[in-house]
Amino acid sequence: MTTHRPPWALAGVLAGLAGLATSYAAAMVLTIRESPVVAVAELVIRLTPGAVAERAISVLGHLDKPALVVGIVVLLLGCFAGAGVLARRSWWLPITVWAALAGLGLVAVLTQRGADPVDALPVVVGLMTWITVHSALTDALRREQRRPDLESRERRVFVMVAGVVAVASLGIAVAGRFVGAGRRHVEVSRRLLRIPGVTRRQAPAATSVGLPGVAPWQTPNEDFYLIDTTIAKPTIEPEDWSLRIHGLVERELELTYSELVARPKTESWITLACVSNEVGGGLVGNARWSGVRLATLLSGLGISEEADCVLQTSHDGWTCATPLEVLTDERDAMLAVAMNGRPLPIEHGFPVRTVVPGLYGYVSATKWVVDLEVTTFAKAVGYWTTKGWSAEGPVKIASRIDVPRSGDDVEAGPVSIGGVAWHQHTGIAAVEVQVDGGPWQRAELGTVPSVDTWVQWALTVDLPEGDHEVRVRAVGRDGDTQTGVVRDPAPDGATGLHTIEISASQS
Ligand SMILES: Nc1nc2c(c(=O)[nH]1)N[C@H]1C(S)=C(S)[C@@H](COP(=O)(O)O)O[C@H]1N2
Ligand SMILES: [Mo]
Repeated sequence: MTTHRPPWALAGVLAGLAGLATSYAAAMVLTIRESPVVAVAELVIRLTPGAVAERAISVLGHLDKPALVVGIVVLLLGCFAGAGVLARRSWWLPITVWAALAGLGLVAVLTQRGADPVDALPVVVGLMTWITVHSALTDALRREQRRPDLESRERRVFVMVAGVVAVASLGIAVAGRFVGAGRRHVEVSRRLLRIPGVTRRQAPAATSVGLPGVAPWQTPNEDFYLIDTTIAKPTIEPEDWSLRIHGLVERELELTYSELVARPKTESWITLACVSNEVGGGLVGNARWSGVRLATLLSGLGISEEADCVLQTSHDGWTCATPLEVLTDERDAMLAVAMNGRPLPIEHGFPVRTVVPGLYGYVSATKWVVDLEVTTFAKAVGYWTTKGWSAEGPVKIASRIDVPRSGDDVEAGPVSIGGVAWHQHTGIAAVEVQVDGGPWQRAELGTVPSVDTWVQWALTVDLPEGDHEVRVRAVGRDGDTQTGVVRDPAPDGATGLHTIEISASQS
């Protein structure tokens, strides 16, 4: 053996730091709350018995958490160095160390409150970085070991690769920090905002049918489905936001955030739905939106006769084309600034998005909206329409069974079935349930404040012992009954009846 331990340990440490840097940057760019290392620290806190934790706090004061993170990093450095030295003996031994550390990271991020599968991504990125960088560094050392005559040349290669890795890791971590800091700052601005005319209301009691397991009529912001094409969500300070309305108008309008929120507000309950929602799916939610009516804004601009649509553009360059008619008729199409009485969450379009009752999100609900061009459908094509989705996207009537779940075992006898149904801007007149192909039975409906929201429904049916098939359909206030014809979400929304299979047995 011609090489000594230090370069091998250094290779391990550098690879480890590079992995920490990329996983940290990935967490920041994906706007995950914290890096995997902090998640591990939080895991340690969660697993620490109360008495020990109290002792640590009393000894270390408010430095207990930084001390914990530093402690974990020091331990990690030890493991990194160890993995490096192990590489002297075999290529796979260090991988077991990397894999074990990544496994710990995975456990930490996935056992967090409100954990999301995406939280695993930074750990995977870190693991891949470890393995790649480590094998690059150790290759040089191994060549050196085999060919002592090349020692000085290979040593130079190693030092160069090591230097590049160190600089690149630092750069990646700083870049991640930068992105993360921007988001944190916007999050603080958002929390401190008090928007005049935005009120907080609970859902009217009558909207609930009182059946546990049915989606709450008001969807909390943190449970609201999320759909967009961005990886890093745009982080826009309110004072940096402005909206330009232009195109086929006599007078263009440029609005700053403070000018927008100074205008009179409208507040309404509106159910948003995604065109990609499958029959029975969860890409739908209901919130109370506060904002400025688009009809009022647009009516003062002298819109040309030939205009029939508005091309909306978001800060991140996403677009959609919305019929002018739905933005100027009596419905509450708005530039929303608040969701359920709070400033819009960043991922739902902070500081301003559009919300249009009755249309799928892909043709109407632009998050982080910054530009509205009054134009014609002949000229304007939105992002999803260029990818084959329909230019027009009125929400189709739909209904869903939330309880019981398909595959559930229930007790034979009276069984409560319930769920939600929606047909935004038309309204739901009735919901009907069919058991085993029998007659359609009318469900009880919650009472909703407008035709723009979903309704909860519930019905108790008598189920004898055995397997059963239960399906649901809605009837709109226009008299149309939901079709049973099965169609895919593309190009303009799925159709078909949500059907569940359950089995009833004697207790
Ligand atoms: N900027 C931007 N806005 C967007 C999208 C997007 O990809 N980018 N997706 C749209 C789609 S397809 C839907 S269904 C809704 C979803 O809104 P939510 O994520 O607040 O539920 O946002 C719409 N607005
Ligand atoms: Mo969507």
